[in-house]
Amino acid sequence: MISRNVLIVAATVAASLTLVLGTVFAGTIAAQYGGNGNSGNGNSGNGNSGNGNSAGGNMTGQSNSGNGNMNNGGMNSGSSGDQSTPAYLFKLNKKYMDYNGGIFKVKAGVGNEVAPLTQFFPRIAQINVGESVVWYNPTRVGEPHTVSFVMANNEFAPLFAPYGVANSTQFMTLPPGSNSEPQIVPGTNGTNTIVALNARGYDPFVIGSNGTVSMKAPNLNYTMQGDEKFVSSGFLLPQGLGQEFPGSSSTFAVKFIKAGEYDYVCLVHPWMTGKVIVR
Ligand SMILES: [Cu+2]
Repeated sequence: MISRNVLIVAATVAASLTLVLGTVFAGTIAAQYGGNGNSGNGNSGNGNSGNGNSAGGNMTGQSNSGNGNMNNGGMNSGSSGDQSTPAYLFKLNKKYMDYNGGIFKVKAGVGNEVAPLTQFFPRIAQINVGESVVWYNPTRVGEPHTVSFVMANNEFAPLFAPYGVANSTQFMTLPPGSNSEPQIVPGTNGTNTIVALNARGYDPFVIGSNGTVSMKAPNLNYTMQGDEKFVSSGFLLPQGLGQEFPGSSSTFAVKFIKAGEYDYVCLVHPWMTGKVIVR
């Protein structure tokens, strides 16, 4: 029952294109970090036409740094809906890195209403001790993601989970008459079991090294000690597209003060994984 629920949710939010592109993308990580001096590919193959090739004209308007190379022949800085397609962003990501002044920005999901792409861009962020990574969700639809560091294996937070309630509990639908009802199954010993959204997936949460659980305010700005069991962003939505998810965040910032490798995952799309390397 529970796993079926989770599967339905996963299937609903996931674009099948993701898996295909995800595989392709994984293969480029090595190239991306292998000293990408080569670009200048005149053929973007993504449907852009009449590209005036503006060096440095990146689509988000944010400053670039890191690889110092923006002379890509395929980029079109003119106005075009094509610039949010996964194919375009996939190419863009190979050359584009937003790492300035000790802040490395990572996109949590990209794409548009035609094809949301459930990947982190870039998947690997390498920074120095004392620097920060900031995640944001630039997708053009309200597709939620989380950035969740699950250091202790048993601290994984399922998005939906069963909870016991007294079997006398009455649930009312809000607003009355809406096309919804809570998922309840009979339990034992005078209880029912309700399947509900897990707040530790939905909201920013930290479980410290001693097991202390603390819920945080949205748009968490956190300093990673390195010995936490669980650190999670909560739902990250694109700026202005979070109405369906009250209390959600649009950014998640983490300052790393200890060298090491920090793996993270999206609780909504468990195949979305990323890594922060701190040196
Ligand atoms: Cu996700």
